[in-house]
Amino acid sequence: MEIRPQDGKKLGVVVSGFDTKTASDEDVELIRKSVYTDKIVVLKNQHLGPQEFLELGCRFGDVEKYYQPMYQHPEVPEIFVSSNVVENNRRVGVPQTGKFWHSDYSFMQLPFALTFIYPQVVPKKNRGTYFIDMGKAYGKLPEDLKSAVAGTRARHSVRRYFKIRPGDVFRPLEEVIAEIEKESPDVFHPTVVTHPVTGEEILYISAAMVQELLDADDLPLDDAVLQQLLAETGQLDMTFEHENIHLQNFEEGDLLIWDNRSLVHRALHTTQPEPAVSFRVTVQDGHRW
Ligand code: 7UC
Ligand code: FE
Repeated sequence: MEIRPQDGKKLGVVVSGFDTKTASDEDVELIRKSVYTDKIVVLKNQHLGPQEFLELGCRFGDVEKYYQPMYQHPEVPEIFVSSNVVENNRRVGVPQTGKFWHSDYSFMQLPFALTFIYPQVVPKKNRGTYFIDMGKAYGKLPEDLKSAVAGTRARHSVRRYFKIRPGDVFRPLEEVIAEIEKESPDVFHPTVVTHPVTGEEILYISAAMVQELLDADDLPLDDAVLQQLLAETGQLDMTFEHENIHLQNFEEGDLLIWDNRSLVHRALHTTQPEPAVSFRVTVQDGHRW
């Protein structure tokens, strides 16, 4: 097994020669360490079936399945399927997932520690995912913004990006919204979290999920503060040229693991009429902030 930095990239390492069937526990620990320090690990030349992909995830912690069945793989429900493929009028998974800046499950009490993405059908155009390291981005904030958010909390909600399910057709929107509020009520996370493994301070906010910031007395901060934080960190740059933004491309056989506490990401979906399928496994690592 060899671990080396990604050529010409601000983030991430590339691992060659890793095979989950023969890898030692020490190999797995080396990779885990690297996920925390380098934030993105790309395992090259992976050839795994759905069950084997799940088993790889299990070596890193407790796999947690996505709460909505619509996203689950029909044989391995722990796998979240992002797919634009329709065969014989049957769809597996959900198209156009994660096309907005977010951290996986930030709208839940215990967001995932690690995300594993294993592209299955890679389109020729617009393949990849944008990332921003929100630990680094926090470090670069002007001091006045850092003090403006000290001791504050952020309210996270899935509402803006909850996808209407096939069974929701003809339901009153108000009723669907009430169901979302009941099933996945808003949660609060510190605006700046301390990474439980690395000790790094991370600005844990995303453009998609954070609705507002609240001070220590639960009073809302001026929305301009949130907007300024999102702008400073690069999350409002629709040209994606902000210096904080890293584009992670992938080729067939790549399997990405990332530190979901440190990074926000945004999927880049193909707009061509090309098939694109990606599997995801998400893991808890036993730590919390
Ligand atoms: O369809 C989607 O983009 C799913 C999104 C709302 N949540 C993914 C996650 O893991 O947080
Ligand atoms: Fe995501």
